[in-house]
Amino acid sequence: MNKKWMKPVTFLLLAGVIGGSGLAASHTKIAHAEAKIGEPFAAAAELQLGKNVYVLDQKTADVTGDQAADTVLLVGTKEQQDDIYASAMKLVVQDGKTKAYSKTDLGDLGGYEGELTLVDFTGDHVADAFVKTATGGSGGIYNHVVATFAGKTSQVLFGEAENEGIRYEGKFVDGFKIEGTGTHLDKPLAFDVSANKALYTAAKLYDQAGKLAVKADADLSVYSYPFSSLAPVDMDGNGTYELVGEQRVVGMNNADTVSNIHSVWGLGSDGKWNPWEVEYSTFLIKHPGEAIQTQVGK
Ligand SMILES: [Ca+2]
Ligand SMILES: [Ca+2]
Repeated sequence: MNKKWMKPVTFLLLAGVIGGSGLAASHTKIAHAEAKIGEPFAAAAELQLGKNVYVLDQKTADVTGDQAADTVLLVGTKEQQDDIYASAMKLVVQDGKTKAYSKTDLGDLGGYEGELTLVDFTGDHVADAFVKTATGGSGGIYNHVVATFAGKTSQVLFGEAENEGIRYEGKFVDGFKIEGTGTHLDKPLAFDVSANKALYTAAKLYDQAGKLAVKADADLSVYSYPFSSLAPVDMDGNGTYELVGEQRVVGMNNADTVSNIHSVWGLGSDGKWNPWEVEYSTFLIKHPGEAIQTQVGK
């Protein structure tokens, strides 16, 4: 038996502890015609979702654990039907047996290209929901949520905090180097950025010898962005999905990628996402790209 599997009873207890904030479930039993992606969500009024709520994506799987297939909808608020940005996204489950709706509040989740995937992350063989949506910002960041409906109430298992992945904070130091630390890592992490020598000397961050050339109060901070991609992958082939993600670490400005962090996350029996693997990249050759032109922002 796989140790990561949790018995349903254990899972219910666990779900009570790890529930995210801003989460609420409510129910209604009014039947509606089948929802279509891109169309207004017919049960929006009954669920008190407000106006201009549209179906962004829809999938079918048993998510409640009673062996009957349920319909899961990702819905969001749009000013116009053909808008590509949706705010106040929510997950709505229509129970396959009772046809009753329940909604899961995802905080203030909004974005472009909202997409829903149903796979099991918890190890109970009941599908959970994975949502991804592009923030549309210059950082190339995506928001991601994992929610489960197998308990009495739905629970967000992966939210804004988890979407930070490995949170790295560091700074430029002498020698075309960055020194800092990252969450989930048990030792400091330094990056060699000598591949950026031409860029950094042109930007007067360093002198030719690699000594910092900026004023004492200059912003030398370097940090990671939340995931620019995250995808469910069953890494060990046991039917329970892990999350595989990519993050950028940015230096001088948001176009200055100094490293990419690749990580694999599994949901532990303690309800926490644990990194199974973390890798980072070092550039050996680096085109300055947009970074040389971008002097503000990050
Ligand atoms: Ca599950
Ligand atoms: Ca697995």
